Amino acid sequence: MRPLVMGVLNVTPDSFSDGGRYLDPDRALERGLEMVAEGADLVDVGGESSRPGAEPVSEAEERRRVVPVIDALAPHVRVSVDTVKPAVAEAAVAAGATLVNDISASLWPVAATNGVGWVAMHMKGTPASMQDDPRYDDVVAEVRTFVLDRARRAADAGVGEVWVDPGIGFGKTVGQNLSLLHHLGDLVADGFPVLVGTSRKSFLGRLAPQGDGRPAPVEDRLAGSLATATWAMLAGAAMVRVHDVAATVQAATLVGPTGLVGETGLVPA
Ligand code: HH2
Repeated sequence: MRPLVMGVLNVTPDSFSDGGRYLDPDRALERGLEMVAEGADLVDVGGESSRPGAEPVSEAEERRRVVPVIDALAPHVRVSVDTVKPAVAEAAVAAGATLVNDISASLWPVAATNGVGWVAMHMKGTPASMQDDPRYDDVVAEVRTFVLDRARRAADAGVGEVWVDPGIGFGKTVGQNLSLLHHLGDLVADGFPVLVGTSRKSFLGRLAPQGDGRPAPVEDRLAGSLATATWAMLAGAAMVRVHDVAATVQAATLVGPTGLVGETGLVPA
């Protein structure tokens, strides 16, 4: 089977890439179904932006944003909910979500109680301050130790499907993001399925600037997004979280068992 592709659907006014586009539930459903047609294996519905400095959203407002969209999408595709609030996760599961995508890595009890899957992502600090000079002695070791600890706790609590995610861009410099991608194979070797989200993130714009030397803007990061998603999949990531579903599904198919990995065993060290 090829690596899975999780499509991003932010029902928010302020997400860094698609903010404001899908705040209307009908538009959100339309985009969700479009991603299904493009081959998305899951659609990740979020009602609160986690971009650096984002404003927090109340529980009631977040629930109001995500529940109708999940309810409408769940008959068509597997849905995950991108939240850090237990009550929002509960409401999302009741509406049909079967995976809790949790950037705070704290909601495994909700997943255990409800019999759904869970993603443990690493973040240093909170979205408000995470990009203020993040420092690590050894970013790869620290991230790996953290997510493995959380993943084991979740498994011990009875969560049957546990994913780990290094949290690219969440309290990391450009160099730290690159280290994590470079050593992704170590995380894969630890045994839990790995999810990676690099899609359209700012480090891509800074690594591959425009002709005038300024960072590539968010709408001009497709090539970097695909390059890093492909890198992650070749290193063994079992799922990538992306905005550009059709292009990524094509890359995932190429990487998968009938493509690069299957034919040549080509996997980076
Ligand atoms: N990245 C974002 C949000 N949720 N979840 C996981 N598991 N991994 C990620 O890398 C990840 C995530 C940030 O992207 P986006 O949802 O597009 O933006 P925003 O947080 O501004 O809504």
